[in-house]
Amino acid sequence: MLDKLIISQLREIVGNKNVRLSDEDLTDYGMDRTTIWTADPSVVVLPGCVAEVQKVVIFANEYKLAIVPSGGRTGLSGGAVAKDGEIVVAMDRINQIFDFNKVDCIVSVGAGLITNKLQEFAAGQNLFYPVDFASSGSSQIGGNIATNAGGINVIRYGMTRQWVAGLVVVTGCGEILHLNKGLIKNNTGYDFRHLFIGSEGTLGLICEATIRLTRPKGASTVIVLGIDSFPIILEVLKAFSAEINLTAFEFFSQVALDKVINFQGHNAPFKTKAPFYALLEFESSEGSVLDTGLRLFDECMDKGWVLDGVMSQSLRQAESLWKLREDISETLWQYEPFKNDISVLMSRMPEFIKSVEIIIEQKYPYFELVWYGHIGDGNLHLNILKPENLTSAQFVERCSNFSKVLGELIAKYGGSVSAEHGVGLLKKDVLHYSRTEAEIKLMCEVKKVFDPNGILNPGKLID
Ligand code: 2HG
Ligand code: ZN
Repeated sequence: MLDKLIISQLREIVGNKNVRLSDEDLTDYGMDRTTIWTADPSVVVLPGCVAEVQKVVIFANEYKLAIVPSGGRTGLSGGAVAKDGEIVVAMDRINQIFDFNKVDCIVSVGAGLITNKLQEFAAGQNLFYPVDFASSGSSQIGGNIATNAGGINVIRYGMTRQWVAGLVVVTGCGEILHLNKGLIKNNTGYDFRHLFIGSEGTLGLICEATIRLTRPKGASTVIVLGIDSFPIILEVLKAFSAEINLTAFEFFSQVALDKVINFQGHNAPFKTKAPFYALLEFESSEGSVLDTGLRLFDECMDKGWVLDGVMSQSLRQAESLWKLREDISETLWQYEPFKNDISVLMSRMPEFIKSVEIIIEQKYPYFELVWYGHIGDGNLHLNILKPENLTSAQFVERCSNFSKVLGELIAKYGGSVSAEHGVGLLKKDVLHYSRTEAEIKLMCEVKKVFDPNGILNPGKLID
């Protein structure tokens, strides 16, 4: 518990009602989507502008108090967990749309703006903000930037990084930086904007962002295909992407589909069961693309690659097919999943998956594996479900053992231990499988430059 003087000084900075101390607020703001740690911040403050954020940071430096920056807390790596008496600085009130520039197609927003509000704003201007994922109704732009969020449109539109044209940040020293200011071309030395993107709140607090928007996506068609083996999914991907600009290429296993259907009450895409399903999406407003899609669909069937398939005939059908994929993560929470967010080169995926399955078969036969993910960009979400006969503690222990084995395999394949969810607390111990000692040391040095007192999100990403 912080002493009364500190609380009253924080109240002076952000206003009485924007300092929260109730148990409910402390628990709520101290957690993200992970369930491993217990929230225990000292206080939650909600600044209303960049200047207030700066004052809080300067104040925290003076008293050497740790800060956990907080967005929508939809993260899956413990990056926004406050478990050690920290001050949570939540961006909820800095959620305005400040300025829209039609000529440059950029919009300046507060870090606390909810992702789907930005998507709606863009649509209202007949434009498009393409970063999208299941939690876009509660995640905030600042958090998306701090974790370089990915999602379902990455193969066509890239990650969050690609859409950030400028940032206003308060560094760990309390300096305000206006980075890049919306420019497309700006070769003036180190681009600190990109350093802050994906820095997980360890270098500074992202307060405002200038986001680039693009042309709206045309009407889309979704195809779901039942496929017998994983290598064939890649053949299907190759065939489609050789002729069509896909906006998404996702996959999930029968195990994932069964659980989504049971839990959410969705309908199966078709009667035939298959070990794997691929979900593809492409813009089909031009008639010829649809014809090509249909032809490729038939060719995949003729080649025997596909056991069964369905092509959406309406927006509604496309949306319900997407739900089969998007609702997997939410569905799996009831099984105490151990989540892995891996990437390897697409060409190496079949071999990689096979190696993981052999290891599981030999050493952890009691693990239930659920594979799904964004296969078109090499990102696999491997969720392992807790077997009923293991206690939570036993399961965590075996998973942490498995993590090392998996980490070694990822290193062997030159992959990443965190493709899109970030490192946070969850993946810190396995970071070294993807980044060398020299790189991690440099990260620590960089942190010292921006946050010399180590007050920003301590213990996340690096020590
Ligand atoms: C998704 O792609 C999300 O559905 C969540 O990134 C993945 O919960 C997961 O493991
Ligand atoms: Zn994902």
